[in-house]
Amino acid sequence: MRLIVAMLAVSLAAQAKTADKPSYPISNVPFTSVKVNSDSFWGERIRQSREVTIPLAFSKCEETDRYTNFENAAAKMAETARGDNSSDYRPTQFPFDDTDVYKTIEGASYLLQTYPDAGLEAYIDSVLDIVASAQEPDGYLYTARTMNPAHPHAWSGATRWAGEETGSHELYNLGHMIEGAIAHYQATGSRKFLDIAIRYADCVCREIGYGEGQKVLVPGHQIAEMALAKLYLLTGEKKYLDEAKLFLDNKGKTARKDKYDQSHLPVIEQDEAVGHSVRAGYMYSGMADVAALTGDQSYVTAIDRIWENMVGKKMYLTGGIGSTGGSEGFTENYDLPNMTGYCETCAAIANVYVNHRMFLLHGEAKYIDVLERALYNGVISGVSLDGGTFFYPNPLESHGQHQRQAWFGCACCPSNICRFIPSVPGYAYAIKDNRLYVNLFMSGTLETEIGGKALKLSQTTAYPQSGDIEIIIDKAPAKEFAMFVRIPGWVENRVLSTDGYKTTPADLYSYADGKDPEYTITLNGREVDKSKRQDGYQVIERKWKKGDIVEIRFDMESRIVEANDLVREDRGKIAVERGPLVYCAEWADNDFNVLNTSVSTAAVFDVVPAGLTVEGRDYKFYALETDAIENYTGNSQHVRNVRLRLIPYYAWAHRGNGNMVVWLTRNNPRPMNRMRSNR
Ligand code: FUB
Ligand code: ZN
Repeated sequence: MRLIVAMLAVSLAAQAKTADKPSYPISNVPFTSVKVNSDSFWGERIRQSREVTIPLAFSKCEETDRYTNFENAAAKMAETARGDNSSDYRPTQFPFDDTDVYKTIEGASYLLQTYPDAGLEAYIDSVLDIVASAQEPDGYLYTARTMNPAHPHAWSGATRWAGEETGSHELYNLGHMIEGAIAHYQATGSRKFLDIAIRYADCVCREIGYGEGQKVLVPGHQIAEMALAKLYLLTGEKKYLDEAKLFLDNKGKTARKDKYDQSHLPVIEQDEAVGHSVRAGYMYSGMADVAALTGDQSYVTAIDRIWENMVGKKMYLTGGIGSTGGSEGFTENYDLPNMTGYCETCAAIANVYVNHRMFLLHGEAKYIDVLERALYNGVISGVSLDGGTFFYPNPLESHGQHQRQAWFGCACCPSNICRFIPSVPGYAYAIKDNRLYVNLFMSGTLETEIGGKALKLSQTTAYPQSGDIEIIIDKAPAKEFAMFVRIPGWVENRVLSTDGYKTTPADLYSYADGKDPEYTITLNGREVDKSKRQDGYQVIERKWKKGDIVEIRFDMESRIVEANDLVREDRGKIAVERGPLVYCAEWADNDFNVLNTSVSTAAVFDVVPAGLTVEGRDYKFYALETDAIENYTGNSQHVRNVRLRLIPYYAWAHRGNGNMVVWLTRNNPRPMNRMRSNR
């Protein structure tokens, strides 16, 4: 299959109007080159995607009339062609319901790479027939209007694009369509979906712009920007990148000016993460794309500034972003409430997208540190261990009012989980010239090329439960190359990277337990030269040969984190981490009120094998246990010693309704000299 994709890529490139192959300074190693072992952490998650999440999503698309929307649009066009105008089709609840179909196809396409499945391919093909039938002759594909142009969806506006800046989501539909189509093309080699998406993209490029007869407007919900940049990378057609840049350049310059959708200012003047957090995350991803692909320094400067604000002042410990449900978005600096924290699953996914692009732009490990934090905490808490139920908000504290659900009317989060989880292997490695970046640790194989020559390696690890990783070279290119192994911030006493690199975001979180973990890396049994460090990576450069073994050992200490005092909600509190995992205390493990429990920064933790059984399957992890104090405040007030048990945050809410807390009360005061303030 890869051969077919390579041949098609050559023919696509031949059609391209630009001679040079566009790229980021650093190239991502695509999901097609990385296979994870089925018995690994991510192998298990991908299995669930295949067996549970994606079949569920397809069935929900059927059950909730997502496919009917396309059929009705096709029927309306056929009726109109016959001169029959009698039908009165009405779209389903949201004008972006079509995107759930695109997102599920995207996820299923990534899956096909690991699990070839003729039945699934045929099913997708049949869905694409329905999608294609709803496309208007000039490429426009938006069922919420086409099925009834006289009475489109209430948010759609009377005519094409009229409602785009305020809610039609016509361009949001385009963005998800392109993302799904590219994944489908890369996984299967079929152009079926890609051609549909290109026709819609061409329609948009023709109709929106500065030329005669064109409309000047910007997406009301971003994603088309990053999708068009991706389409440019695939096809080499510069008009797609130009359209993406036009959308971004025009933000804040059209009639629409609102922080909610980041149109309050031109993007290159923005310096703060504001508004709806999914819109924001997708826009910042698009800005990083434009910065990298055009080299426009004003974009680089702006996205660097926004990133520093978002990561340094507005991000939860879990990598979640967006602290209020009101606007589903960001609020003020350091305003990070726990119980009402919104942290939409889509926004955590968007945070991964932003940080991945920032890494590809700048090559620093601190971006992957944030990506990993979001990935193992704020993203995967959004789906149950068995893959069958979902969180929309992912708060850091609960009285038990939060439970995952099988689906939502507004299904953006489950369908984003569908497309995201199977794509995770695509974040593990990257290449620049003769450099291989090992960014994420997961058991599996990599088959790629470096300097035009084949490289194969395998990685074995129980990460994130263990910090031991083994990398074996299975096939090496003749020339030297440098392996850049990411040294996670958490093993170097940095919750978020605050020093050692080029930029210094504010010190939102820090470790408060005085511990000093270590790491060791050996090559064929001999310790590597630790002075060879660059941008947060250990560099191992040599002429590699088959059988070379790199063994990595990160101390996986249990760590206590404190937040900057400016975070009012976390003042006098601590949180617990181990490796990349944030922990939480839940009612089901503790026969006292975890919301009223305090822990010392000197607490000693036992690391205890544990797990949960969900839908008949066991999910293993380590629990942490420590001595703590319950401060009882009922009719009588008392304190009592208790043994507190914590589990990974991603595993919460599987055992019914009850209290959960990430930020526990700290029972020893913070020394005055450690009080920090805003820089
Ligand atoms: O508007 C499309 C999606 O629906 C947003 O990204 C989510 O926040 C939800 O509002
Ligand atoms: Zn969502």
